Amino acid sequence: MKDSTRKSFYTCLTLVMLLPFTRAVSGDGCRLWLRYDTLSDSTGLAMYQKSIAAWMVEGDSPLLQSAARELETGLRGLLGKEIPETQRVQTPGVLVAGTPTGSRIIAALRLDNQLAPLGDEGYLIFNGPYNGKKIIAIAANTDQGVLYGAFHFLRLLQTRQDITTLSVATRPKTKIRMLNHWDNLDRTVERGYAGASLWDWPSLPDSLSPRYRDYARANASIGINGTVLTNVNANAQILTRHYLLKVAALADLFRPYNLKVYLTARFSAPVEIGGLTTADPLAPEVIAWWKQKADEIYALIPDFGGFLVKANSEGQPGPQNYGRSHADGANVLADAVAPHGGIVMWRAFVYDNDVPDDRTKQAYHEFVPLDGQFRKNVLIQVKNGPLDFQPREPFHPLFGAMPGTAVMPELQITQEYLGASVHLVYLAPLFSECLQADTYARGPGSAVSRVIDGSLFQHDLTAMAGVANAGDVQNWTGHPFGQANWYAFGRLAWNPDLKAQDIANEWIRMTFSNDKVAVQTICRMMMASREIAVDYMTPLGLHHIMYAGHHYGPGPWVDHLRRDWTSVYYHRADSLGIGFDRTSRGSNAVSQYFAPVRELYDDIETCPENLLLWFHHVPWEHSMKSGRTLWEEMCHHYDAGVKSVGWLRSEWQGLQEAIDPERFAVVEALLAKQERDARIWRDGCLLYFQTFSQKAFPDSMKAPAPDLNYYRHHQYDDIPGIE
Ligand code: GCV
Repeated sequence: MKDSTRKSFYTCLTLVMLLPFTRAVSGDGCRLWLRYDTLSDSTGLAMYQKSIAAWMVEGDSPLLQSAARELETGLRGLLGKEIPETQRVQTPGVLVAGTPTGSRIIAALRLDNQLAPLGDEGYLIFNGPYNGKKIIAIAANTDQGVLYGAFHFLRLLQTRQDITTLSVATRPKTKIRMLNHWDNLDRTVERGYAGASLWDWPSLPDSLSPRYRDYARANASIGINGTVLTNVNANAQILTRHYLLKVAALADLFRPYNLKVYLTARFSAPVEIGGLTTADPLAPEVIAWWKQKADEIYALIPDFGGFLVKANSEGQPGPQNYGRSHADGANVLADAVAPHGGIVMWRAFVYDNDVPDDRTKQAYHEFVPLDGQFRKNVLIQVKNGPLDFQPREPFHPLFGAMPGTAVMPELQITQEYLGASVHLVYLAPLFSECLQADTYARGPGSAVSRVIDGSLFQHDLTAMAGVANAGDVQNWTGHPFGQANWYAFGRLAWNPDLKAQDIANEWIRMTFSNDKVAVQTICRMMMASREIAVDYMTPLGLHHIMYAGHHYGPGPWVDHLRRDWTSVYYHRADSLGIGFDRTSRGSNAVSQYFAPVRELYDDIETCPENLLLWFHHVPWEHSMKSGRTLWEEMCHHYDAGVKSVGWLRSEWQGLQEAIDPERFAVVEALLAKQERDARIWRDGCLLYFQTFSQKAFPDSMKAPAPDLNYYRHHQYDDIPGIE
């Protein structure tokens, strides 16, 4: 980068970017996993200092400026001294980053063959000779690839990897890796537990919070390249010029981090803000309105990503209001953005209480007949499971069932059904369980991850979405471990085959400590945490038995809402047993899966016990693999879940010396709350289900107290984001 550019760049940097860092306290969590604290182990520090003598990013684009800034800040922080920027390779140990077209050094390395398969976001990191000197090279076909490579290189230092024998070659397996914010224009966040929305709409576009850039950096560091700024329960106002100017300001800030902006489109916008009398997708004036709206948006935001749409679901308007299909609806928007290279993500989360069929079957019924009818720039966005982000669900049967359509998963990073920002629940194992599930759509080896990366049905347009958990609280996610779920989502979107444990390991080292015992302990805690939550919330395939509305605590007794929002509809407990019969003798939801998954789930003997009550109505006396009866097994899981939160607490206590006091205290207090509320889950659910089973609690557990009435009326008044 030229000196003059660098100077003005630094003026901006001081004004806009360093502010949050100067405010940062070591343990306030605001730096996420990009802490760049100086390595504490002196041998490692000396080794890195020796290996990296200077750095250079050849080229001057905004993306490369971001890469340069990150390398400079990261190296200075991690190595505890200024690492000089250089224009030449005069000594060994120069870190060179660039593309063959922008960097004479990278061009001279003649990397065409190695770079060819890496597309426009992949990169290489390797040690190589240049002019007889040993250098470290970060090479990519494009500037965004260089940016991602720079973050990767810093991660290697943050996680204390050997950098003397580097041979990284990676490219993302999905094209679009995006966050979905359920943020409203009044700055409330649906299912948000980390303060207000990050987007300060009233002060945009004139005032730009330094957080916007840090948000973009954090996403770039894990390869996230898209963000839907607004709630799927959409407000048409976001499509007015007044708001689009604000969106454009965010897009300008995000662009140097390769982060594209997308918006939710309310289907009735042509009526609500366009003055039309209809939003019928086949009406010529509606088609023209969407086209003109897209043109207006692209004039302001040339790289606008496109629209995300929730239609005909939970009260949102949609094409079915006009007797049209989801394909008709999606295609009119797709045609409007297509000339600009935009896409439409159309959600499959549709169900209707007036349809008497099992709610979990409805999306499949709606969408499978439309396979092949969507435009090429449409993706169908499918939640990981057929219900709604439960602690455990089987994978959604739509994965693999629409070969002629691009299908993308929607995962929920925010913990709507998993303890909000109070419970420590590492979600990568949940995400991976879905991604690695074999659909058998094309025989064995047809994992969900292969539907998503386009390889199973040869789709070029591929994507993955995660419902964001970030808000305006200082540490972004409320619970310090919530950051791990944002991180893990990004890493899995880049490569759905990464192991949850490896991702945890990375995150811990970058976020907390590289101390071996600390890493192992925290990793054990994280890896166990999801199953622990399943145990004290919804063991054995139970689902949707949460407190009505906020979904934080238990509510198996909920029976007063529309049928498909009650708990009794899902657990179906009676004097004989419990569980939803979705077998071929029941709702036959199993028929939506390919053989042999269908048969596996259909048979009570082969159905995995962790999904038993999802698929079967099971007698209380049913004998489980452990030798316990179903009732005893259920008690066992609920009780084990609570005891395991006690274990999480004691593991954490052992880490007091390894963690900064601020974050140690925050997590310590949250774990205490988690244990308190896990007990409420156990005792409330077991006392309620006992009214059906009429069985005593096993001797191995303390009988729940005081009584069911207490739990039915429990109020949660100290949970962020919960009313
Ligand atoms: C954004 C669930 C949540 C809703 C959410 C909906 C959806 O029903 O409880 O808050 O709405 O899913 O994904 O559209």
